[in-house]
Amino acid sequence: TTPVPWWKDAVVYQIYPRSFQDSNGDGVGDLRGITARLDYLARLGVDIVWISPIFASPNDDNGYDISDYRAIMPEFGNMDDFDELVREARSRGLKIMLDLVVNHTSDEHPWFVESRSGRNSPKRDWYVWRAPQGGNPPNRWQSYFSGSVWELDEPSGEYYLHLFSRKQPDLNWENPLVRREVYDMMRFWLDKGISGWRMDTINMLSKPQNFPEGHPLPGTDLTDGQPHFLNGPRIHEFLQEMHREVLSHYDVVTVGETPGVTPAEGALYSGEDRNELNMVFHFEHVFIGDDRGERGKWSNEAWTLPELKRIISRWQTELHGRGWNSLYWDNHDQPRAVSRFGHDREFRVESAKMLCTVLLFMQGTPYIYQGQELGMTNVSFQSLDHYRDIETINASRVLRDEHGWDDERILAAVWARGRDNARTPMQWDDSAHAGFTTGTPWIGVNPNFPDINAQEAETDPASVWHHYRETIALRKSLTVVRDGTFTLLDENHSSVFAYVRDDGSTRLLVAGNFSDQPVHYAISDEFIGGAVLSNNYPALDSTRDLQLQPYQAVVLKAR
Ligand code: TEU
Ligand code: CA
Repeated sequence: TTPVPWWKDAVVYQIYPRSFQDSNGDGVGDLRGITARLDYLARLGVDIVWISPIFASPNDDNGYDISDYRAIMPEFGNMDDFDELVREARSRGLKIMLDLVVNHTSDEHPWFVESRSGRNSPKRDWYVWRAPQGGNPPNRWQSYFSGSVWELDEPSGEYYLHLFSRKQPDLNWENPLVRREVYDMMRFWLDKGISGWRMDTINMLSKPQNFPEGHPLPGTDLTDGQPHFLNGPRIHEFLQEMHREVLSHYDVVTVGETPGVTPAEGALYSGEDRNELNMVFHFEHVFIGDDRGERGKWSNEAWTLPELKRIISRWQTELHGRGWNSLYWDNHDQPRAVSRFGHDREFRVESAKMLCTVLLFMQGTPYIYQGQELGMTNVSFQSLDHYRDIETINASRVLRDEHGWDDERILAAVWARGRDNARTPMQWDDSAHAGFTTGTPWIGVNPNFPDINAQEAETDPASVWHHYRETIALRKSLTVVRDGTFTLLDENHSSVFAYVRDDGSTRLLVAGNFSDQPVHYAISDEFIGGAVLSNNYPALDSTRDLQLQPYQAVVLKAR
């Protein structure tokens, strides 16, 4: 049999560099700040550090709008700082994964400046330009950041495409010169010693060239009917070319960010014999219920545990042996899972640990987002002026001006689902600004930092942090977690998420109580009296059916 690739045993930690650690007092996180915190990551036991974009950018979308793919963003430092980060990471056994954002660039990238200079510009065809249709944009597609995806360039009278902000023009992947330049850039960073690429919106690269009607529902990865720019006609051709030209020549792990994929499509992107990517992020669990909302995620429709379990179980079973899952609750685009799926008041610690257990014993590569290991929570800034995220700023204006929402209703939606929930500074200790900066932070620090911070967490053996450290180590010691099958139990149980992992010699029962009430949960005889491998409460009587306390999560090994 072929050897197991190293990334199937790995755990990834995601850093949002702007909010991780500031080292020079300008209130913005930077590369030297990350280097200063590598020992902390090594103690946690993670293997790969995914750093959100660090390249030159005007920061319209905090680095997801790149103006020079081969330069470090000045606020983050310089190339020497990057080279030192790679060296220091390697000396601790940590691998670096960078963020590949090539569906679009910044409108300040020289390529776009040249492309926009005139219809006959040699770079015109590096982006997507279309003539008006009867004085209107070419179609009704809506941007993820509100408004049309088409921006009129007055001098040339043509529109350019931007699925995201108008400062993020889409590259034209139909143009082989664009693809070749992207592949060269990927090699440049791989040759500098990185070991992974997270690929931003990678299933949006191929658009049907007739740009048919149909558009995403803002804030979700769902579209009205045909998802036209998601999983487009040439997407697998492009990714197989990228694999042939670049990825197959390096020992590199890849994860595609693919809104709007089903498990079947996930297998097409991540199947080993597909020669495309190693795994993808889907969004069906984090956008649960949003297709029922008039305003996408801002409607914040209720979710049920049975629905969440069905989504997660489908991905586990349909990719088993056909592809590979990423496992995540949190990232820089989502509210904090302990607030959305856990209970961030009296059961914050228990529910954060429960979410850890339920996630890390599934099959796939786990991604832990900065602060998730501390049980960091959502934030409720008291005014929209305190928010920085372009998605929130644009959506607030549309909700107010086009849908008549008042500030109170808008704030409630932003508190629940805004991306800045995940972008408040990492909470290191109880000193000013949580130890994130000695200056004025670019965004407010969550006021609960005196109680929730890394220094406190590492000294408290009962902290969320130690539960993550122990669970990471435990999952690595059990090959059944990497290789075993996944079987969901009691799909319709309204408060317990329970599943069995089985590799033919070891069987594990994982059970998490997603409620603030004690629950009696019947288990099969094979687990009665089985070893308790993990428990987020001090005790468990496993000699009988389980009495799960609020947000209790346990792992039992069959006798
Ligand atoms: O996100 C892609 C994406 O689908 C986002 O629209 C996200 O799902 C949505 O904002 C949640 O409401 C990637 C990056 O992760 C995100 O930070 C960038 O803003 C976006 O692409 C554009 O590069
Ligand atoms: Ca700084």
